[in-house]
Amino acid sequence: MLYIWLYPLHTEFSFLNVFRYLSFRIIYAAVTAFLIAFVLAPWLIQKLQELRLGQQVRDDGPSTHLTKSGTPTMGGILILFAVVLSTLLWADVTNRYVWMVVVAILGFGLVGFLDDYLKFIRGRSKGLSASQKLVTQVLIALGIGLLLYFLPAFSSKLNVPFFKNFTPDLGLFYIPFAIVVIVGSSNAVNLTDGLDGLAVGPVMIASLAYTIVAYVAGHRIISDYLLIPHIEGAGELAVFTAAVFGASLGFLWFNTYPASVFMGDVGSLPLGAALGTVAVISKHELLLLLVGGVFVIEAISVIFQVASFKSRGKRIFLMAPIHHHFEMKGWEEPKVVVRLWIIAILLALLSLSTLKLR
Ligand code: 57M
Repeated sequence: MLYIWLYPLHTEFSFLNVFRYLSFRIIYAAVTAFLIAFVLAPWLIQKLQELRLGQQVRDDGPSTHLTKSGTPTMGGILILFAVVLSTLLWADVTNRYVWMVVVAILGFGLVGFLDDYLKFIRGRSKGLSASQKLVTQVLIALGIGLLLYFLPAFSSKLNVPFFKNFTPDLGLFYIPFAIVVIVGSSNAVNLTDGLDGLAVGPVMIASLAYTIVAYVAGHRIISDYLLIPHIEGAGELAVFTAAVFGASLGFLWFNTYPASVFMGDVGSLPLGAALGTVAVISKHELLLLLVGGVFVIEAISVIFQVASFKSRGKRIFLMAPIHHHFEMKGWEEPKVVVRLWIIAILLALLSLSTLKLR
């Protein structure tokens, strides 16, 4: 909104001309979101404690987790508030992609909130059933996929990292493909959110990587130079991803070991969906497998563990997701978290290199 309200005044006050620069708005979207999360978190943590919204910790997990019982959860509400407010302040609110990602993050946030609400407020320990969660996620992702597919400028061609001339056209199949990307990333982040800072760290790293990807995709000259699809208006998505980065950084201050607050499904589900939606709109869907490699590793560890246990009656890992496997091997929690952050950073750097290696 600041862009719409203040930039036109630059003829009177020349310094307001700065609002026309996307790079300026990206940086201050991140700073604003950080400050909102950082300043409001103590108040929210106190409120969650007063409302007794403490995490019930399962007793079949690593014993080190039992001390976490009662830690306030649903802190993701603050992340969503910081992201949406900062985006609406700093992005061009006439940009349709901005509204698509805001609807996506709020829609999945509502699914997560309902799950947490049933679990922690209504005392229904399982929350929403897996099928209820999946159906609502698919419906929201379907809405996004249809909106995108029927946009005149949208292409259903798939952009494959490293191969500039191999762009298979998925046609109508792009819609179910987009659903898999968005719902898959949402649930992968949810599975990853099992140690202090373990989900929010890679979300920060991935949102920073997609800030660069969206900026480049929306820049006609740079996208042409790199031979990547130019998506007119995609640059405004970088304001959104920068807000996700800033809000996650602010939340990390309180979620780092030993965590004072957990984000809850109300945080993990929308954050994953936001990354998936940005990946689809910016036409860097497969790149998310690399940028979000830690989430992929975590999800695959569960799939393999469950498949092995069901087919052979044996586990591959001491416990899935894989972060618990390392805990069971004796790694301290901060060691598991920071080492997975290191892998996330390396994967993000490799991902960005694919923009040039084509
Ligand atoms: C999401 N939730 C955490 C917190 C967070 C199929 C199976 C793999 C499902 C999986 C599962 O239940 N996943 C749900 C992970 C939970 O965190 C809460 O959930 C929110 C995210 N959705 O915001 O509110 C626990 O994680 C810990 N935590 C932290 N710090 C954080 O910042 O320490 C979370 C955030 C919290 C806290 O202890 O209570 C979770 O782990 O449930 N199941 C599992 O992950 C379980 N694995 C398992 O059963 N493996 C089996 C089979 C099914 C694969 C096996 O290996 O044989 C593990 N999780 C738990 N106990 N809690 C192990 C057993």
